[in-house]
Amino acid sequence: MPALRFGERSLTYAELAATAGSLAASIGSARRVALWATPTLETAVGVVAALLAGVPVIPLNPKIGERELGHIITDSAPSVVLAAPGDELPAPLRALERTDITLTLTGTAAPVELPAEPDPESPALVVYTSGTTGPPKGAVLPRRALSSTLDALEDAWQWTSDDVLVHGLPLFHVHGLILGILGPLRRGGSVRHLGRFSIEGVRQELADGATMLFGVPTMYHRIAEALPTDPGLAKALSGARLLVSGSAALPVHDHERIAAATGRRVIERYGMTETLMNTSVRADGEPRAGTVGVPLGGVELRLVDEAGAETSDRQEVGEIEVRGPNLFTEYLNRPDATAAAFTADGWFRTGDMAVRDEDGYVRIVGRKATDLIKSGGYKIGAGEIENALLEHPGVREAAVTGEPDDDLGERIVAWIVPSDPAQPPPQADLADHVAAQLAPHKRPRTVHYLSELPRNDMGKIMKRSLHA
Ligand code: MCA
Ligand code: AMP
Repeated sequence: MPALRFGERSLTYAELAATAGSLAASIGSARRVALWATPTLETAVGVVAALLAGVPVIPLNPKIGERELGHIITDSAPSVVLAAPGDELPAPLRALERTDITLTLTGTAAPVELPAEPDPESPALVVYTSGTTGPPKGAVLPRRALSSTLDALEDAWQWTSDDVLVHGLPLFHVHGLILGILGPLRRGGSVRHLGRFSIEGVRQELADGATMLFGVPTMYHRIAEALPTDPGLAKALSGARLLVSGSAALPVHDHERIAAATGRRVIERYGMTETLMNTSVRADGEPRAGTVGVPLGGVELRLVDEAGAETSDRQEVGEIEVRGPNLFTEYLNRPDATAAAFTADGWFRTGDMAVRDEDGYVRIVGRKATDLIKSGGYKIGAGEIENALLEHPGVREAAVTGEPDDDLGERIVAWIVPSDPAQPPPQADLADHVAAQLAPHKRPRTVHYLSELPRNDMGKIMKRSLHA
């Protein structure tokens, strides 16, 4: 059984060891490596090589825009960039030393000697994640966070080497890369990546022996929409051992539609870039729509009120705080943000608001910050989009909000005061501008033009009154 399969190309464990081992030897002296994280076999090999070498790796969205890439490269200062042979890299990356990820697919290459296993506290990955304002912050994830989260999921999901995972998630975030690639590898199992998510791909792989599916709610929503006219899809899903959703809340309606058509219940797990996985519905537990299950092994979870005191009544909404070996160490170069994220006694403030069922199942009911938007499972900060929009010559003032969207969960909405009311910049120009500066998934999907933004006496934009 191959360890990794991307379309027609695959690697056995022996081939992966040889090819990632020799790549590891060639990057061993790098301080940090950037990885051009296309949805390909090369990306999987690149991250395994960096882990073998003990060199922290920064996965990059290959659709990343200019401003965001500039920020990440300046902030993380990698000395090397890993990319597949033919990949064309943007300017800031061309200035770095480049190492091509060349695959040895024969299995005959002699295994190279690997460096000793690094300290569990040493950084494995730096993953950039959006905040409410300013550019994304690099969450430094130590090796023990990866191993502890994946081993807690082994227990919760009864995940074994017999499991064959299918997914089409991007490989520059925790979900697709750590859970979706490193997860199966840590179990000695197998993963088939679809290159990009498609209903056909899911149907085909689950019908052909895959046992698990990982996806964001948008993917399950598209599956729920397709089920009534796709009996093959329903049959394929019925045969899966585990359907797992995460990165945002799975609407109960989609959950129920999938259950009705397939007899299978999607289970939800709750995590965050900074914390990896915190809770999950267990494979041997009761799947309950609208909940993210119970804390994983080793994870402490509490709900606190505004004053930071633990809530005594389960039905009282509180902010989720977590503590455990699954947590990141710091935001790179941001001691201020790191300090603000933790309580004095080491609990991480997630910003997610929740209640608990009688038996401890966690129900997420919202988010503390209205300036964080979850669209298609991507976390997006309103502030970073506003800053990008304000750089557009046609924009005088800008505010960004999220509004409900059946497919994406939330959709990005921009509220613009044009520089010249007679010639407002077209919506497509603004979307292209944000896509080119930040990333395409951060582009506004709706633009409203106003003559002024509603502000309070302090001059602060009153976002809540925008939608009204
Ligand atoms: C569109 N595109 C553009 C523009 N508009 N490119 C340049 N300029 C533009 N103006 C491109 C896009 O890049 C994309 O290319 C294609 O057009 C379609 O884009 P879009 O409409 O945005 O795609 P979509 O259909 O809306 O995507 C839905 C999706 C996606 C597939 C569900 O949102 C997705 O993959 N989400 C996963 C997010 C995720 O993994 N989150 C994990 C982080 P192309 O088609 O070539 O791509 S959360 C996490 O890790 C924590 C720990 C957790 O709990 O999991
Ligand atoms: P990110 O920072 O991109 O890693 O996203 C983390 C955030 O995604 C969390 O703080 C939650 O708000 C949200 N999230 C992840 N999984 C779930 C889930 N199963 N249900 C609801 N929200 C989730």
